[in-house]
Amino acid sequence: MMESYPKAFIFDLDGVITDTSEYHYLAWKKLAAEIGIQIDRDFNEQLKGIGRMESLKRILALDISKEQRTTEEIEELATRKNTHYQELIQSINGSNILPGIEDLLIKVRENNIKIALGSASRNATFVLEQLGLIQYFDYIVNASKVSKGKPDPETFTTAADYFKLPYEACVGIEDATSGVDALNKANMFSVGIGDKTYLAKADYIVSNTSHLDFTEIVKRYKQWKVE
Ligand code: B16
Ligand code: MG
Repeated sequence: MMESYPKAFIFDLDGVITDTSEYHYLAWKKLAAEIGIQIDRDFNEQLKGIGRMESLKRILALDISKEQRTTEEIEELATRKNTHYQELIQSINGSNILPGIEDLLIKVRENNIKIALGSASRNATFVLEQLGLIQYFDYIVNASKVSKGKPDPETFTTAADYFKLPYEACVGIEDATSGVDALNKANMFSVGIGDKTYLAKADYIVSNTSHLDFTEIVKRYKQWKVE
């Protein structure tokens, strides 16, 4: 294999492999409504890729009554959101894999490139099993393996360190601003999926997963490496 090929692809989960971001949104919206807080999709953009507790903090900061809550109450709210979320993901299966993702995983594998998951979700392994994609992954990084979530680079550097690879040999695929920031800070090649407004800092942006093409990503990666 040519030296300038990437050596690992690290995938975000929600919004990249499957649209569980929609289920996270619905679960947060339900929890927020239960405590008298309204959230919308625009607000939800800043929760994408952000861990459970930090997301809850951002929602509670919208509370105009500024009601004081104990640590136990906050824990209970986070657990309740997770219960809402887990109810929603029970029924997901292979039909919930986003377009182009399994083809890309197959191509990456065929080229003997390592594959990792870099997700903030503690439900990540369950979701990959439900989707029938778990066998493609050499390593899974979730919130339990890192001390600092995205936008800190630790989620991604943990995967590269496991493979003993330099960070610049890794390609990361993300749909969230926080995830793209984390990849850029790690000096990995960042592929952003979605709206340019949120992902302007990505090294390469595609509007949706159906435009993820292995050959094109490698071409862009090589251009980035020589810059
Ligand atoms: P959980 P990702 C993130 O996953 C989601 O984007 C974010 O909305 C969620 O709060 C976070 O996982 C934690 O998930 O509550 O299941 O542990 O995009 O990093 O794959
Ligand atoms: Mg995501």
